[in-house]
Amino acid sequence: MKTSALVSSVFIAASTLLSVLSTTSAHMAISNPPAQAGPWTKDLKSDVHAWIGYEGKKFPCGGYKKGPVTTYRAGQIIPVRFWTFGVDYKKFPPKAGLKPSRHGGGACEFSLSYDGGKSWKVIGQYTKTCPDIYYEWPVLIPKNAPSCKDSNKCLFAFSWTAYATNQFYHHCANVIINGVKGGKLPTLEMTVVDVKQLKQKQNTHAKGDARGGRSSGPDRREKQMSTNGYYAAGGGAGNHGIDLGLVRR
Ligand SMILES: [Cu+2]
Repeated sequence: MKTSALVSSVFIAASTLLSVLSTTSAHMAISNPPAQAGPWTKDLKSDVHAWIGYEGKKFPCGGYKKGPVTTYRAGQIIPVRFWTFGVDYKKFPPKAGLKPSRHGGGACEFSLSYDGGKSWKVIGQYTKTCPDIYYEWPVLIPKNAPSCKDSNKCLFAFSWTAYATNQFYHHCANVIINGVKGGKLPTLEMTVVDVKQLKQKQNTHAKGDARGGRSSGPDRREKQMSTNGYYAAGGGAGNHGIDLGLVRR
C-alpha cells in the first residue's frame, strides 16, 4: 500500500511540473509601456514574447526596430502590464481563464538605459509571482532621475529569469524621460543570466512561485519598494537590491 501511495504522489508531482512547463501560449512580453515589435506596432514579430537566444534572438531587447515612444517624468509610476499571443492588449484585466505560460514565475526586473542598451539601471524588482498578465506591476521613475531626451537611446526594459526553464527574457520600450537638473541614475545594475552571446555560465533559473496558471499577484512589500524610491540613487537598494532567488541547476 505504501508503495502505491508513493507512486501516485510521484505521479501527481510529475504532472504538476508538466503543467508548469507546458507552453500552450508561451512566454511573455510587455504591453505597457507599449514595447518594441508588439501587436501595437507596425512591426509585429512572432518571437517578441520569446527568450533571448531563441532562434538567435539578441541581447539587448531582442534586436528589434524602434517602437512607440512613451514620455514619462521623474517621479511618475509606470503601471507595467504583460502581454502574450492570445491576449487582447486593449483590455485590462484580460478576460478570465487565459493560461499563458508563465513558467512558474521567477524574477522580474525593470530597468532604464540612457545609452541605447549598453548599460542598465534597475528601478523595480518583483520576485516569485512575476510575470502575470492579470496584474499591473508598478515601478517608479525615480524622483531624482536625470532627463533622457533621445528616444533612440532612452529605453525601459523588462527582464525576467524564469523558474521552470533556464530562460532569460528582455523586452524594451523606447521612452523619453523628463527628469531633474543634476539628476542621478540609480546604481543597481540589471541582472543578466543565461545569455550565451555574453559568454555567461548557463543554467540559471529563479525560485519563482512554481505555479502554473494565475499567480497571487505582486507582493505587497515589493510593490512598496518598487514605488517608494528604494531604487533611486541614494535609496536603500544600493548596488545589491533584493534577493532575486536565483539558483544554478
Ligand atoms: Cu517561455
